[in-house]
Amino acid sequence: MSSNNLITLHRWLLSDTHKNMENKLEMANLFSGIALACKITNNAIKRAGFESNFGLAGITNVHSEDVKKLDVIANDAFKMALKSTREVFCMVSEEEDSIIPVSQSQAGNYVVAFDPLDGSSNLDCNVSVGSIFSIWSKVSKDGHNYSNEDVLRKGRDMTAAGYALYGSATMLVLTFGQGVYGFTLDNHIGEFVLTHVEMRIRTKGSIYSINEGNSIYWDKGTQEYVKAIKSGADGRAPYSSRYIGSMVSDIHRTLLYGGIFMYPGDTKSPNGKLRYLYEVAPLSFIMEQAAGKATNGSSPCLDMVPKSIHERVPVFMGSPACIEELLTYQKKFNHNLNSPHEKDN
Ligand code: AFP
Repeated sequence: MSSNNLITLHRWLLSDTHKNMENKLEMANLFSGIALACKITNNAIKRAGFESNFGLAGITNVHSEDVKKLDVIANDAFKMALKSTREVFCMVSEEEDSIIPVSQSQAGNYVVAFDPLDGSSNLDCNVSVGSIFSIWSKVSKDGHNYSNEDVLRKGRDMTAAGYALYGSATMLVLTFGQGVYGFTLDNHIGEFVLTHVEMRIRTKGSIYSINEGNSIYWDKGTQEYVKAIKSGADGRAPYSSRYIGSMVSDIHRTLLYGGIFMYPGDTKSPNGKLRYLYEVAPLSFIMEQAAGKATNGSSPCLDMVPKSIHERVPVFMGSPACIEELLTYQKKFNHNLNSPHEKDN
C-alpha cells in the first residue's frame, strides 16, 4: 500500500471532515453495520462457487422475480448487521413485501431502505453487482410504532445514502449531503479505506447506458434523444454505448467517466423497472452530491414522494449537460404525456 495517509471508513466517520454532521456517533455506528453487511455479502459472492451458493433459492419475491441464494444471504446480512447497531427504527428491503420491524429493545432513530443485492441476475456469470441503501431520520414520535409516514419519504429529506460495488475491487461510496466519498475494501486487512475524495461527475460525457432491447417501447422523447446521441447529430462524435444491467455498476461508471444512465418508463412498464426508495432515490442523492442530475423526465427524482414502498419510477441520471439535453427532447416530443409519476405503478 503506497498511501501515507491511511484513513479507514471508521476513522473518517469520526473525523472532522463533516463538521456540520448531526449525530456523528449514531451515523458512525450505523455505517459500521452497513460496512459489515457489505463485507459479508462481498465474501459470500467471492466464495459462491466453492460453497454452491450460485443459482436460485427456489422462491420468488414481492416483484415476482426469482430469488437467488445470494439474495437471501445478502438480505439476512443487512437485516442482522443493521439491527445489531441499535440505531434502526424500521427497514424496507427490496426482498420483502412489507416494512421490517425492529424489536423495541434494539430500536433506534433511523429508517433504512436497502436493496441488498442489486443486479443479481448477473451473479452466476461473475458480472459486477452491488448493494444500495438510503437512510432517513424517523418521523413517528409514538414510541416504537412505525407508520407509512416513516418510510414513504421524499428523497431530498434523506440523511445519508450510498452503495457498495462488488466489482474488480469492492467499493463503498457514500454521502451525508456534504459531498461523495469512496472507500475501497482492502481484503488483506478487511477494512474500507478512503480512496476517492469528493467525487464529482464531469459536466458533459459521451457514454450512454440504457437497455436498448426496449427501444421500440420507449416514449418518443427518449427514442429521439438516443437516436441523436448515437448518430452524431449536431456535428458531435457519436456517444459510446455501455450497459451492464446492474444499476450500481452502470451508475458508478457514469459517475467516474461521465455520460447518462437511463431507465425510462415505456409502453410495457409505464414507470420503468427501478424502485424509488432503495434504487432511484439513494443513487439520485449520490448523483446530485457529485454535481450531477437525476430526473424522472419531468422533475428531479429527489423531489418525489413514493406512494408505496416498492414504487417504481422512470429515471435519467448523469452529467448535467446530458440531462439538460435529454430534457429538451422529452419536452419537445412528449408533450402529450402525463408526468411519469402520475401513471399507475
Ligand atoms: P436484477 O436484480 O433482477 O438483476 O435487476 C437489476 C436491476 O434492478 C438494476 O440493477 C438494473 O439497472 C436493471 O434492473 C436492469 O434491468 P433490465 O434487465 O431490464 O435492463
